[in-house]
Amino acid sequence: MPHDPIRSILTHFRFRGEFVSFRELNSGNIHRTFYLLFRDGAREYGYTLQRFNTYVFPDPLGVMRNISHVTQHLKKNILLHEKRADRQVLELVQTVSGEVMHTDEAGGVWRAYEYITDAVALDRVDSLEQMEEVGRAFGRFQRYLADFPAESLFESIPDFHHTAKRFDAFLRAKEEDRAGRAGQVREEIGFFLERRDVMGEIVRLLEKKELPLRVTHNDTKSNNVLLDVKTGKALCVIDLDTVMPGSSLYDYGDGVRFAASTAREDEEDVSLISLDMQKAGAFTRGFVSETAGILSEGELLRLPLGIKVMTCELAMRFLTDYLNGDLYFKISSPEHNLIRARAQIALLKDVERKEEALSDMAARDAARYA
Ligand code: GN1
Ligand code: MG
Repeated sequence: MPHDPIRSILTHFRFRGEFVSFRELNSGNIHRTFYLLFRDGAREYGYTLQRFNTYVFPDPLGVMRNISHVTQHLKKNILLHEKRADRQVLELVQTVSGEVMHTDEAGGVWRAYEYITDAVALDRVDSLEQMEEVGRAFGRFQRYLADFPAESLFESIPDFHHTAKRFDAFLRAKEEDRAGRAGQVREEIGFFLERRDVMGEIVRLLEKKELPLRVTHNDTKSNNVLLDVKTGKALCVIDLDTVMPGSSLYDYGDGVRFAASTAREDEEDVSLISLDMQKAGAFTRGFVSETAGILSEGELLRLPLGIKVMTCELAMRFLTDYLNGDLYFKISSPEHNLIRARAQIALLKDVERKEEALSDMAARDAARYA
């Protein structure tokens, strides 16, 4: 890197030991993330440093307050039920002035966490055991936050999973056609126009109180779970930026969408993309066993709707960003957002084909866990 972007930031946080090295981690579609190594004699200390994407999160302090409250609550409940909480919850590193974040001269906003050692985040989940652990991690997250006052949370991205409003944003992007790309994606546009109704379903059920409002993670990709490299067990849920009030269907649905897909989110060969039912089943086992006694029968029966709506929503978000000229998601090629949208469309088509099997699975779980 020609200009070292982080050295001047280091002195603002309460890191232990002497700085040794850093490297940028290319994970996530939103923030810039760095791994830092410090040393004090023979002891090594690792940290994760992140520079906020303030286009996506215009109020970082609100986000950080949420994270601070939620991690404290998680820690309290983990200690209560599991005696030890180390490596099981994110720990913020304070700034030297005792704040949760640092703003540099250029207005860049930074935060740091203790690095969790001997853990792995999976971009791709290969085994059913791992799938179950990932489902378990998000189920446990839901369980330990079931007694957290959802209404006290700041809405870090207003209407984040309000799929009906996302649809309106998509229509606007199509009308404005800022990047002059609408003509080239007529088929994809038509795909979403045909699915307008289903996309509003979870929002309608929440409004009618047929689904309860819960504290949800809202970005439940498998790489937002850390697994212990030695035992393979789920340790910790990370990336808490979008923790907000929401529906359990969001967390379940997005988790299955990502981890049970047979291909990457940006796979170009759509013939490779389908929903692996065994993996979906394993994720579900982990998720519903951890939330036993918490999720209602109505939620359990409707879990498959979560997969459908979350897949459709993300597909539409990618296409919307493509139409807007790639303002939101980090891209690595001009067509990246279109490729992503097409991949999610292919996945959704397969989810729709497997709807009956997914409903049968949900009915069995509802009978067992409600
Ligand atoms: C973004 O940054 P990352 O990878 O955790 C996005 C999610 C999408 C996801 C798709 C704040 O998450 O909503 O599902 O990309 N996060 C935000 O990969 O928009
Ligand atoms: Mg995220």
